[in-house]
Amino acid sequence: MTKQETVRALIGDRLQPKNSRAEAFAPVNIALCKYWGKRNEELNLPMNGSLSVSLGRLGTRTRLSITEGGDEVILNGRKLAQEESFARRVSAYLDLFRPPNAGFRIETENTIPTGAGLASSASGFAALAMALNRLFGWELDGRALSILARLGSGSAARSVFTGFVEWFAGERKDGLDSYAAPLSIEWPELRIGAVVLSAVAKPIGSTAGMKQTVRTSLFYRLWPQRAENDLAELKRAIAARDFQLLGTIAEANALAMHATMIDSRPPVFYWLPETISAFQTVWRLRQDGVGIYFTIDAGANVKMLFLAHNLNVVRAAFPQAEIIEPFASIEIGKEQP
Ligand code: 2P0
Repeated sequence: MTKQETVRALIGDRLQPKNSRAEAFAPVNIALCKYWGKRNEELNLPMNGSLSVSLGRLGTRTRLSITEGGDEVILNGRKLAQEESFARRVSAYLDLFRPPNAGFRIETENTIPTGAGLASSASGFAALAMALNRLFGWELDGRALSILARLGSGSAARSVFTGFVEWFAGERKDGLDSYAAPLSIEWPELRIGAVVLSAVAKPIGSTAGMKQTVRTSLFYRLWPQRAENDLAELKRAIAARDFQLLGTIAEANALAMHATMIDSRPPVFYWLPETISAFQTVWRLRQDGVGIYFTIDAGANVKMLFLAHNLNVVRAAFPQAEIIEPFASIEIGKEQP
């Protein structure tokens, strides 16, 4: 199945815009059980299920309208040249939905503090899929929106929802069973601390890093089962509000993902000395009895997981961290005018 066939399966040939413009917001998400590796690269079908928490009002707001000229992409108030990689990626995605001879004007803003290290394609493609749904009047449900967002970027499948979100790996070749759904459990005391440790560019992007890991890492063979076990334990931890279990599993899952990367040839290695130093600060705090854990994605930055009552300790240890309350404004992600 191709992306185009997936789109047809979900929206048929409904490519007549119902509105002249539309707007949507989608949150950034941080995975507690990570997505790493694809079973289908075109459709972004994952090898394993994953589980994330969306970051409330931190995310992407996108306004979309149809134009008669070429596409116009405005990112955080700056009009991008058509050959810039972000503009090309957005236009290629919009080709899947483009009425004959139409262009799109896409105005997209990240409500993510600059320097939080959280800029993400996930919220961008989720917001775009939701804005398209409104522009064309498809009235798709969350499952279909999640699948459309996934075609832009895998982790975007999770960003169409707020709170805790599970993305089912699915088994079907067409990927129609690979979508995300919210857990509908809130945990208002949960906090995430995001700290930017370095401005050094990543050595390899996620898409290429995953491919290299799947192809060459022997340790990766253990990953799908490991992720499945971690996901089940995380769901138990969330249902029981067991923060120690949640933190333990999330931290171990992130390290296991990095172990598969490190075993690749050549290694997919994202850590910097500052990364390891942050791990050690977290471990030292834990030895002193503080409930703090970390997670880390495909980059050098570390995200801390803790509960509200430890805010001051975390602030003292990581003065530069951006503190996020994922459940503070949970209604924000649901509906926007
Ligand atoms: C995640 N990451 O679960 C994992 C953990 C990074 C490490 O999803 O190729 O931008 O667009 O599907 O979703 C980042 O990869 O990759 C990611 P594509 P994506 O959050």
